[in-house]
Amino acid sequence: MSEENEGGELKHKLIETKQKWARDGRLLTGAPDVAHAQRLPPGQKEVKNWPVLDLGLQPDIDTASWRLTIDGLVEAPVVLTYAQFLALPQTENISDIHCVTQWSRYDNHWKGVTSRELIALVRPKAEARHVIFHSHDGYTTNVMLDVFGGDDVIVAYQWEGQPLTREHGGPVRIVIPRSYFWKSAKWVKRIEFARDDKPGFWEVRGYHNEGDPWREERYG
Ligand SMILES: Nc1nc2c(c(=O)[nH]1)N[C@H]1C(S)=C(S)[C@@H](COP(=O)(O)O)O[C@H]1N2
Ligand SMILES: [Mo]
Repeated sequence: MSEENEGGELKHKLIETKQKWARDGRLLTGAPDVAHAQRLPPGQKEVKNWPVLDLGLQPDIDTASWRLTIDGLVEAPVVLTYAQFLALPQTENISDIHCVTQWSRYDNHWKGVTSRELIALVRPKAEARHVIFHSHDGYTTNVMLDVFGGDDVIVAYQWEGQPLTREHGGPVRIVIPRSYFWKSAKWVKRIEFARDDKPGFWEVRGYHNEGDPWREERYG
């Protein structure tokens, strides 16, 4: 296949993704979300670079020893090796990053496994309403199960066609575009489903529990 065809195929996939978003009404979700008509959430500035934010620690995890535990209130808990993770159906999508420190980065092209795929794999019990991410640097963060199950949420191992770098959370990180980026755990090692909420690292330090950029839920 020529490079031109490959490029064409990729573009086609990306267009399909955007069309799906349009069909799902991603940009037309009702009154509280009219801000979506403008791409930049309130108080944000667009950047072209990709800043790195961490706790001063960037764990070095090789794919051979990497494991992802998905457990808690689920019917079928799993511990996935990297090979098993890659054997799950793969998805590519494009989304914007909105960091609470007021930078936004448009059109990030991710590849990985959708949250919906993982949810279908482990089957959360009816009482499960919250999801807590645990990372190799000791970081944790929490979201509602329906937020984790959003149609653009991806557990990613590639960005712009390249392996996710260590500084950005490689080998594998969470990407939840419709929340501030602190909810997108880097170096994720465990996805825990729970009945009760467990505020994470920043949530217990004054950040908002939900963190919706369109409602400017930064603190409190
Ligand atoms: N494990 C872990 N995940 C994390 C963080 C962290 O310190 N540790 N920082 C969060 C914050 S505040 C942001 S803004 C993004 C930054 O991701 P980036 O460095 O790839 O831009 O990761 C989030 N996920
Ligand atoms: Mo952040």
